[in-house]
Amino acid sequence: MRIIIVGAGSLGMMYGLRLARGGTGVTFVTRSGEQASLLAEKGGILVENGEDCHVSVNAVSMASCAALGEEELPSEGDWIWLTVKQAQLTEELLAAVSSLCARGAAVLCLQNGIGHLTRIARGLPAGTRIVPAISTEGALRESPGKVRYTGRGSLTFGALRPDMPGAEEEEITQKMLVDVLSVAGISAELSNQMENRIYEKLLINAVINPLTAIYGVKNGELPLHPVRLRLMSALFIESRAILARVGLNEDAGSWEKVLAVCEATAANESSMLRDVQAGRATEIDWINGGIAALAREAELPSPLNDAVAVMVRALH
Ligand code: KPL
Repeated sequence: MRIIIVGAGSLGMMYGLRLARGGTGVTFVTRSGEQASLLAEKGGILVENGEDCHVSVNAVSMASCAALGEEELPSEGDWIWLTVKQAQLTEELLAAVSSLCARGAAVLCLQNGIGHLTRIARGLPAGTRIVPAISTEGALRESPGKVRYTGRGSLTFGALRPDMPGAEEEEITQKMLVDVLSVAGISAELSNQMENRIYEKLLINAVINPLTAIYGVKNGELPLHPVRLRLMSALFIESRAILARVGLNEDAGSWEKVLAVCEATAANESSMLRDVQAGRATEIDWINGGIAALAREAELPSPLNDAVAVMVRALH
């Protein structure tokens, strides 16, 4: 099985280097030609438990994807992992990924928020197998060639509509990926409740990400101040009510889970805070903006989601 990792940011590098270290054939597709040359010539460095591990990988730039020969393209049984953030899911990127999909590889989508699956499906050739995924692993890219693995978590993926024809055969390919991941020491599980898992992660991101970005604090510091805790709780209650209306299971997405994520990732900066600090576009439109859009469709109020979305947009 070959894995093409599109996007060599923190998540993409962390998974790609761990997979390659475990013996899987990994090719990175990067936005910049410099990063592709660096990774192809020198390999990448994975920092785990304070130790640097040098890993050899293949890498090409997005611009050179279309020029790949037929035999270089991933085929049925291989995977393309889309690890870029929502803001980078541009037409140009999807066109490059389309050229990789010609021989039937499945596409694993690792974005935060909602709305991306529809955009990806529209941008890729009809019939491409699109598999949503949720990651709770922590990673920090320290330079274009180096990533730090900052927190153990797991990867959950599976068909969005497990009752669709063909889902059983697809599950075989998915189980093979779980096996490959396990050989690389990556904890992964299949779920037939991906919509619920996506909403659950959305709820966690909707509370932690905008408030850490606005207050400029690490995840663990967020609940430590009474005013921040009250805001977290109010944003949680509003978001949970909206998500429950559109399909979040009753027993999913608890307040305790939000606090547990803050604790488990205490030393980490949220991805939104990191984006704001780096002057990059954030995922606010697909996290709190996404919840606000669901609220409008369900004719529910979303004043707090609207407010944090306006504030975060003002930060970049
Ligand atoms: O997913 C995250 C993110 O930063 O985007 C959390 C769970 C908040 C961990 O940092």
